[in-house]
Amino acid sequence: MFKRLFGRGQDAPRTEEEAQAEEAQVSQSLEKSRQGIFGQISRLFANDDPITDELWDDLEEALIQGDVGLETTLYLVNRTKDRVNRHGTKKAREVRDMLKAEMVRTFQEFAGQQKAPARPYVVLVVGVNGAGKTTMIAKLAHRYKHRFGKKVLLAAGDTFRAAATEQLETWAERAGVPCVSMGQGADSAAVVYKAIDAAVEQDVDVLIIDTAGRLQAKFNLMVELEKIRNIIQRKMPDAPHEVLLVIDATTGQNGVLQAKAFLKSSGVSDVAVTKLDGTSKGGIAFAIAQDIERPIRYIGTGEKMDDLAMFDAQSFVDALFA
Ligand SMILES: Nc1nc2c(ncn2[C@@H]2O[C@H](COP(=O)(O)OP(=O)(O)O)[C@@H](O)[C@H]2O)c(=O)[nH]1
Ligand SMILES: [Mg+2]
Repeated sequence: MFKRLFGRGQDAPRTEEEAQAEEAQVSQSLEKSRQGIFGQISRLFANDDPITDELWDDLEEALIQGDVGLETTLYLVNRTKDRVNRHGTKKAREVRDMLKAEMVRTFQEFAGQQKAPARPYVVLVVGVNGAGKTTMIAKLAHRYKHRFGKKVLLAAGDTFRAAATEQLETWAERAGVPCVSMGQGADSAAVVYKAIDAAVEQDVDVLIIDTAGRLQAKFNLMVELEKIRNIIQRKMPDAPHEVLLVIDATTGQNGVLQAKAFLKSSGVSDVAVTKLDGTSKGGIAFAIAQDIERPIRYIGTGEKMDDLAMFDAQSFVDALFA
């Protein structure tokens, strides 16, 4: 039985079992967050005490500590207050579920649009160095190939950093998918050009393109990404079908700020949040959704190839408070 449709692009729906397994993964990666700030919030609302200003202040403080970000925190708290007033709620215990409902809604404000299936379905992966792009690509390749039976091709578009192309090639080998690479120092646009030709020629279902992430004046990353995008579009007018911005959850508010720089140059359509397993401040996901204004599509839950889960707002929020 299929639980819900993620029938975008070349994705197939998850089975109930797959969805449950991924929920368990997400839940495990949120262990630190659950033990920390979010457990604390849960305790704030664990009794039948009256709802006081102090309680709201404590909530605000905890959310900010949990990396939800000032703006998103105020937004969440105000919406929860409104809900409490509308319902004439009197007991602290009842606030928790209202807060959770508002949290889920926060994510759903930027629900993705259904994308027409395309072939090859071109995914451009962007983000700062170390965010987890290459690892995410390996996970996606593995998922597309082994779960959905798709024919996958990778493109080593990060030609800037030493060993970046080798790293992708190693992952490609592990995932059992081919990789177009021209080595370090090559023109990344040329790699992309060649990869699209190969994808069409070999009748590939999904082409995933790795890119550089160096944020430094000497190397104008945003110009480079725009160039890559133009090359893709010139060859395939409706591509890239997905521009996935990868954000490291452990980099906090600063990471979100850096990630925002990608919005303009690369036309980001979706977000992947990595390393949630490495932070107790899982609240960063709310800040990401609100600041980037794009749907979170994937969660990286570890360093292995199958440490990947589809993002689901309700199960994410449930896991934070479980
Ligand atoms: N714990 C954890 N580590 C991750 C995750 N995703 C990536 N990493 C690690 O983050 C580091 C940088 O990843 P990489 O894919 O090379 O980043 P890139 O520079 O954006 O391509 C590597 O050591 C990865 O193993 C994740 O979801 N959880
Ligand atoms: Mg990389």
